[in-house]
Amino acid sequence: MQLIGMLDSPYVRRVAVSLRRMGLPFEHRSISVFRTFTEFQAINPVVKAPSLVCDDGEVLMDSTLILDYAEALAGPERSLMPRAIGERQQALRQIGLALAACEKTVQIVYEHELRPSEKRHQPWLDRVQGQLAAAYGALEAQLQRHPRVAESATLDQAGISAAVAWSFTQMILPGQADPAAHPALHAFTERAEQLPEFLAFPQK
Ligand SMILES: N[C@@H](CCC(=O)N[C@@H](CS)C(=O)NCC(=O)O)C(=O)O
Repeated sequence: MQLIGMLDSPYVRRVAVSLRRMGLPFEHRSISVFRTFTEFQAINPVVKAPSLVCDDGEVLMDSTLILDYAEALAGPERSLMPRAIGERQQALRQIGLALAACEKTVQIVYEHELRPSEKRHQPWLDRVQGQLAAAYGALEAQLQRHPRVAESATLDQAGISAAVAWSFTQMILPGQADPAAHPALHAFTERAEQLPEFLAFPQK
């Protein structure tokens, strides 16, 4: 399998860390949807990162769908999702919040970097920034309610997605989400970033 996309994309990174954690062998190819558009287009004409080229040549896209495929490949013993319904519900909520935070961060970045400044629409930016703050506020509240420590043995999809999202926002929009206001999420991420699965796929 080949995972296509840059590790500065949180979607690519959550897949890379998850595949490593599940013990699924893959080759990572750092191809950019912007700087190497044509090369990416030759692999996936839709130009979405991450893309996964499966062993039979089929190309999948969207991190959650790629992870669904990976879960099926890995089987229940190596699954990163809890089976019990209550824990599953909480994991899905945490992943949803993390993905919303990634999406809102990306929207802010695209608004600043891709849209000409004279066309920037402040009410839209305000709305997206509010949504980003809400997502991280809820993620912090969840981690406060259910404290967790990042360890390889218990690292699951919810933990990977939350840590990848927080690191991404801190890297690309410094000052946008205050670590002091999110102590549980920040501490969890700091520790996760020291795990071999994360160190193997640095976002920078
Ligand atoms: N929901 C998708 C989001 C993926 C996404 O938006 N990736 C960005 C890179 S961070 C991308 O492909 N951008 C190029 C584009 O959308 O044209 C996922 O989970 O994979």
